[in-house]
Amino acid sequence: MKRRNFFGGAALSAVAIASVSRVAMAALPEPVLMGKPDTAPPLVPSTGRPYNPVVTLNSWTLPWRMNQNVKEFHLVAEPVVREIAPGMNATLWGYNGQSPGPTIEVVEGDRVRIFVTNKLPEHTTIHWHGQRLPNGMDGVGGLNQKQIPVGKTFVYEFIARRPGTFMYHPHADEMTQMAMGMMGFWVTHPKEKHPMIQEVQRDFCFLLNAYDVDPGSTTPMVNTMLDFNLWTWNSRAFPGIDSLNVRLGDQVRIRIGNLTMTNHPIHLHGHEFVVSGTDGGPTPAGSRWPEVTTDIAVGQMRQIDFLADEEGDWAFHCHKSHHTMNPMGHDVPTMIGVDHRGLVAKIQKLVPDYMVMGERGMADMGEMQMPIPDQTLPMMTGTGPYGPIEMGGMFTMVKVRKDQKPGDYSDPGWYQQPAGTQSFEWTGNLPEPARFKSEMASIDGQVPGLQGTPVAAVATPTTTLTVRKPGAGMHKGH
Ligand SMILES: [Cu+2]
Repeated sequence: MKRRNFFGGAALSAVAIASVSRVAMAALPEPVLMGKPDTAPPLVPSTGRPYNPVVTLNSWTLPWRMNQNVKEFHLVAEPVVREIAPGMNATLWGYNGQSPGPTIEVVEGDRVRIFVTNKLPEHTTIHWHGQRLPNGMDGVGGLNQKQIPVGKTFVYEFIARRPGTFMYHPHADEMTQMAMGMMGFWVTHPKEKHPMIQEVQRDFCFLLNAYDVDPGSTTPMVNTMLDFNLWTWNSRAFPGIDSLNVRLGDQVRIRIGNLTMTNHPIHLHGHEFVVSGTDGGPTPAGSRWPEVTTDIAVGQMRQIDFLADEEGDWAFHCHKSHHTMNPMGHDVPTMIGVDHRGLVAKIQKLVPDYMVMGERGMADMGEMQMPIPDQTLPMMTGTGPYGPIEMGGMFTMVKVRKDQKPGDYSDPGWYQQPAGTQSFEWTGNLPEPARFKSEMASIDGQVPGLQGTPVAAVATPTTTLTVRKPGAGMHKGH
């Protein structure tokens, strides 16, 4: 097949399909399927330009074949069963056996040919979010191309023109297909040293996604607009999300794409990072500043870089606290401070499984063994070396170890805090409160005439602030 077949102008997709079905169908790259939700080791390139491959959290990189200097990939859009966390499988749509689909990794300047076979019950397309490409390859069904009918294979072909981090997803019945999990990552490595892309020892990527799966069922509700109940990274919820394991002193990059319907402030403990890239490309050095949280808006990618120079198990999570929980009812009244004594025993005579939620906060939820429906995750879960972690959803850890081998991404287990470096229970006598004297000392000599006056007396406001509320009619006319 000659390249010009693919760039023949208006009849582009028709030509591509005809060519493929008549000539090349028999010679399509064998589709590679993945049966596990594990974090696959980096796929070190055996053909083409070398690069330092990424590791996709609880996912994998799609192998390619080199066909006369074209990297050929084969994506199969199909229904899949995805383990969200041990104990819960969801019926999703995805690519090549999993949701999200495999990461596609190429090098700036590569000519890429992607065969997309549609095994879904409805038509689809793929849009290559963020890429520079011919308009007819942009994948918006009805606008740039005909939809890919059920059972057919279409071809996308373009040159990966700029290095960066991109995403792919359908642009056909988009709300349904993305709510069902159809999405994937794309990384284009620079072809040579790039002034704005630093070399790193560890390079991770994952997508933020969300589902609305009723407790006890397996298929997401696709008409949900905002009220999702499963907040996931690469269609996994904690404790199903693998840790990001690095070696002390590694320069680390994490690429995070948001294909949910809300923003996620992603927060790393123990280190500062810079946002080194967006979907638009690497950020100039002058635009970078240290952060410990970066907000990732809908449809955005943020690439963060940091030096892993503190050993330990560092929490890494979305800072919206309801996104680090698994499904729960939000219509439960707050019961903190309500005394249930005596009530539970009475109710348990009638309903043996009855448990009180939230009388002393919600922490009991991390421990209790309340019966839950099959195919449902506990709301707050995951057990660490010191007990329940009380997290679900968008939570994992960055594990930094000095004895982690270069290139080894395996989980080193829990961190052992050196003696004397961990918070501990105070068991001695409580010392005399030093507060009064020290606070007096800070006042003495500073405020004339106040020596010896208790702080509380100084701080007592003598003026009452009066707020004039707008009365009826005051907001008319603006
Ligand atoms: Cu979030």
